[in-house]
Amino acid sequence: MNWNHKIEAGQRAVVMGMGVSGRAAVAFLISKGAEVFVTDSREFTDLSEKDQLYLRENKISFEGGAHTKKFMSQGDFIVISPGVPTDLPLLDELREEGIPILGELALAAPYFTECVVAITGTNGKTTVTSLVGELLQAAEKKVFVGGNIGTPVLDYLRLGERAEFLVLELSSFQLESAGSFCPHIGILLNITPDHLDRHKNMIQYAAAKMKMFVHQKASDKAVICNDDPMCQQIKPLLNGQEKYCFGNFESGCAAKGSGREFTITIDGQIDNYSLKGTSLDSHTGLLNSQAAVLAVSLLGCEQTDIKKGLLSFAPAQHRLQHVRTVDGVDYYNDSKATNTGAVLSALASFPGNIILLAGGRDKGEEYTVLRELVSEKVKALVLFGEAAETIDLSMGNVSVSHHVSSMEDAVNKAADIANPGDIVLLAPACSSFDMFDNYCHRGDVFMENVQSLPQKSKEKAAR
Ligand code: UMA
Repeated sequence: MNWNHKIEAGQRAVVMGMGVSGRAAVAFLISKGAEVFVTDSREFTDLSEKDQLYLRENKISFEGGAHTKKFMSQGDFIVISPGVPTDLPLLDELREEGIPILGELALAAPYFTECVVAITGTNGKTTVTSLVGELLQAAEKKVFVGGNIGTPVLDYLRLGERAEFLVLELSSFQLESAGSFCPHIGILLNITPDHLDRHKNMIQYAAAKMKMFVHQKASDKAVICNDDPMCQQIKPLLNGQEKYCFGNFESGCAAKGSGREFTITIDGQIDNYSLKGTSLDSHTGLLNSQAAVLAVSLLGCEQTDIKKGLLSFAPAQHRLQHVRTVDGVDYYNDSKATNTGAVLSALASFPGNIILLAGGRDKGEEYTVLRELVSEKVKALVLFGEAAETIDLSMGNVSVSHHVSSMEDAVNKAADIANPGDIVLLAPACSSFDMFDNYCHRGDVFMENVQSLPQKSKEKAAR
C-alpha cells in the first residue's frame, strides 16, 4: 500500500495494538483531528491504568480480547502495530474492501521534511543508529534518534522540536508496512536468520528489509555491507539510487576495513580512521563504524568531527557488555544476541574457553549453524527456557551441556564450573519472553546475579 497522504480532520482511524507504537499513533492521530478507534487482543482491564484512563478521557471506542471485522471496518484506514502480523486473514479481508492498512512509518512519512537516515539489518542496528546520531551531533547537527529504539517516530512528529536529521532504527516488522517511506540514506548492515516465526523464510525476511530501498530516488543513497552473503545477493536488485558498499574484503568498497583501521573513499578523496582507544575496537565494531562513518561522510561531515564522535561513543547496554571479573573469570552480558547470527558474532570476539548461557523462546531458527564455533570455542553450555532442549539436540554433543531453570541457577552453574581465564557469556540466541519482560530485563537479571557472586579467592583469604 503506497499510502502518501496527510491525515484530514474527521477521518476515522482504527489503531490495532495499544503498545508503544499504537499509543504514539493514537496520540498523533488525535492531534491531527482524526476520530480514533482502538482494538487490542488484550482486554481493556489488561491495559495499563494510564492507558485505560487515556482511552476513557479521550472517549476512544475500544474493542478488547479480539479483533473483529465489524469493529475494524469502521475505519477509513487501519494503523497496525509492528508486532501485528501483516498477513492475518482479517487484514486481507479489510484490504479487499479497499481499507488501507498502514504501519507507523507509512503514517509518518508524508510529514518528514528532515534528511532521513534509516538503518536496518539483523544485528548491529542500535549501535549504528546511535553512532550515526553521535557523529552528526559531533558535527553540531540537530538530530533526532529513534524508531525501533527509544522514542517512536510519531511521538517525535507530535511533540518534538524539529531536527535537521532523523536517524531511525527500523525493524523488518516496521518496514513491512512502511507505505511510501523513503530515506535519503538507507543502511543495510546484514541479513541472517531471525524472526522466522513471523516472516516464514529468509526470502520474505529479506523482502521486508528491502522495503527500505524501494521508493528511493536517483539522488538517494543505499549503504550496504559487502561482507554479508545475503546483502550481496540483494545489491543487484537495487536500482535507481546511488550505491555504496562497506566491508573488509572487496577493494572497490567506499569503506574498507582491516584490523582496527578503515578508509573512506568518496569522489577520489581518501580519509583514514583508526578505532584504537574507542569502544568500537572489535570485529563487529569495525563493520558498524564503516557503515556509520560512510553515511555521515556522504552527508558532508568533516573528518575531525567524525574522529571526535568515534572517541566519545559509548555503546548501549546488553551488547557484549563486560559486567565483572570474578576469580579471574570474565562475565559478559550480550542479552541482545537474540538470534544465531548475533551469537556467532559474540563467539568470534573471544579466542575460546567460553561458558555459553543460552536459551529462551524459540524464534524458528536453525541452531545447528552454531555447532562449528561452539565445538571450537565453548567448553560448556548452560541452557534455560523453552528452547533449551532444541538447542541441546542441535549441538549434537559438541560441548558439555547443563540444564537450569532460572537465570540465578545459570549464573551459579557457570561460576561453579568456570576456571580463571574463562569467559562466561550470556548470548541466548532466543527471545526472552518465556521468562522475562524483554531482553533488557533478562540482561539486568543476569548482571544482578553476576554482581552477587562472591569472590571465592577473597573468601579463602579471609578464612
Ligand atoms: N497486539 C494486538 N494484536 C496482535 C499483536 C499484538 O492487539 O495481533 C497488541 C498487544 O496486545 C499489545 C500491542 O499490540 O498491546 C503490542 O504491540 P507491538 O508488539 O507492536 O509492540 P509495541 O509495544 O507497540 O512496540 C513496537 C515494537 N515491538 C515489536 O516490534 C515487537 C518496538 O520494538 C518498537 O520500539 C515500538 O513499536 C515503537 O516503534 C521492540 C522490538 O522488540 C524494541 N522490536 C523487535 C526487534 O528489535 O527485534 C522487532
